[in-house]
Amino acid sequence: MSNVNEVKEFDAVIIGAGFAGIYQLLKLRRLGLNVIILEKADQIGGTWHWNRYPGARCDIPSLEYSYQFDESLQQEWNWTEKYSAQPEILEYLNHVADRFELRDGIQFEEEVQSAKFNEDNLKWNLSTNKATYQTKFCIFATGCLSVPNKPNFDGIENFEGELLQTSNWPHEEQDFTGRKVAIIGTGSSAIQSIPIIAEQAEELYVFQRTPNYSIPSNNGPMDKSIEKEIKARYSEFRQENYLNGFGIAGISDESLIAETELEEVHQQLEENWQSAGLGFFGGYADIPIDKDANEVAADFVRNKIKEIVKNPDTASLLCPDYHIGGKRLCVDTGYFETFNRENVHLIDLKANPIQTINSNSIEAHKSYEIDTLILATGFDAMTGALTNIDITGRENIKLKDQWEEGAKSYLGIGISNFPNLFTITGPGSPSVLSNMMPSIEQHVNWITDCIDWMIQNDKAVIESSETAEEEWMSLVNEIADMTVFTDTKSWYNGSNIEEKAKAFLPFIGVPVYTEMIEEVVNEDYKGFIFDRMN
Ligand code: N01
Repeated sequence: MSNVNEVKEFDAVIIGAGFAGIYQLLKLRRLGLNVIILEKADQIGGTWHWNRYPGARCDIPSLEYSYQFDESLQQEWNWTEKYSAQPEILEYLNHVADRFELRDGIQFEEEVQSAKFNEDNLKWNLSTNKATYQTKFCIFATGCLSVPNKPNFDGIENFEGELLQTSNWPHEEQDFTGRKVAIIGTGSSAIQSIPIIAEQAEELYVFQRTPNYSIPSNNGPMDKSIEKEIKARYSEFRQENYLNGFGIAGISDESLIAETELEEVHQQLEENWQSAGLGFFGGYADIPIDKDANEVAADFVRNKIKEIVKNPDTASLLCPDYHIGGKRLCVDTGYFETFNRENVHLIDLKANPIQTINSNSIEAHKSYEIDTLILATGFDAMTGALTNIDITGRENIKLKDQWEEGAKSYLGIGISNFPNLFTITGPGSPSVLSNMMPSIEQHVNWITDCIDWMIQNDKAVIESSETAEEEWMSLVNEIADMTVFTDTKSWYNGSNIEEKAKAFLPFIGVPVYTEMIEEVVNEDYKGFIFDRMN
């Protein structure tokens, strides 16, 4: 029988068994380290475990939204669709865990509650709901969109119907047949689920605070000729993608709307609307940076919405008035078309805010009787998973306090005052403004090489210098200020959560980022301090 007071000792503890944690486990094991993953859920998957709402699927083609670290894996795995659905993505991750014999390195249903750096023995002490751990390295693979935002709607505790949240969806299949359903929120999760729920529900009330731009996915069965072509040169294809602005194939055309005849622009935008999905945003190089060019693309999409949605008042409410891409662009299957159904009703929350929620209704400008309420209200993005754990670094500094005015990190990997703590796709890295999969692999490879280098060079402790961190975040903001991302309220800058510091966190530009993190390594980890003397 194990002793409950026993402190379990590891070289490295990884928090989270999603795509990042699983690969990090493999890499550190290959380095010969004694490693464990602590995972809150009862199975692997991270984002893809929790977000199992109807219609959940990736919106980056699966041939890219997949691991590249093992040639046989990427050759042998066959995706059934262009954009795979959540169950298939989870099946893939389970396959990887089995193929590389990783399951015995994961402790399930263990939620990390605190992590404290001990300056005497230079180790981290972690407490979970079940046990305590001591480790030299602490790696947070906790994801960028993993802590649900649950707004405190007046009276929600009185609701007696079925209350669901897209980001924590039940495992059992939900049948909405004959039900009156309300959904609050119109971000990517809602945009994917609404068309499917609308087909079943008797009535569907969509409560929208801000409309979103969405591009048709044109999803379908995997095109075998494209698959063959990519697989014939898979590693080359992956390397090329690191040279594209958002790390995604075909998303960075160099032509400018500003220098192109409007008729030609419209023809090209039409082609991109039909086939590019998220790539619509990078279809011209000036859409992300030039407000006038952005307006041409935005207006194109608004016109599409007005063409698709038959009721002009509904169409008008569905048209966003901010820069396209300012909020995360969505990709859909039949979203706008759904508003032509008689059982689907759009409620504008700006004009008609929710007053209260009763046992069986939502009260706004009128009463909406409902059986089911779905919250599709997003996440405490990019920092929530870290600030929700009690993390204490040197001199008893709490991460939550250090980040009170806004998160700061060096490269999105290291944080000053928090030695030997690494974040995978942390704030200050391309993360959510890139294809998460190659960005995860890039960070895991970087962190593994860094730990290996420390072992080879007899270094015990690494931490970011405050100067490097300050300069890095200034650069993140300087780049962002050159784009359309900063003047729209979005979860990229914390505006979706009232009490959160407003700071723009993703690094924009995968190729520049890649060059810079490689340069840091080539210059013996410049900006980091090793074995700091107090
Ligand atoms: O969350 P969101 P999400 N009262 O934050 C509204 C990724 N993802 O889960 O815009 C009323 O986008 C809020 O309104 P507003 C993707 O990166 C990817 O949909 O703040 N409404 C908004 O409409 C995505 O961007 C996929 O005014 C409130 C909605 O809730 C990210 O996850 C699929 C409210 C939240 O939208 C998050 O998407 C799904 C309130 N108090 C998600 N609070 C793929 O395709 C919030 N809202 C891979």
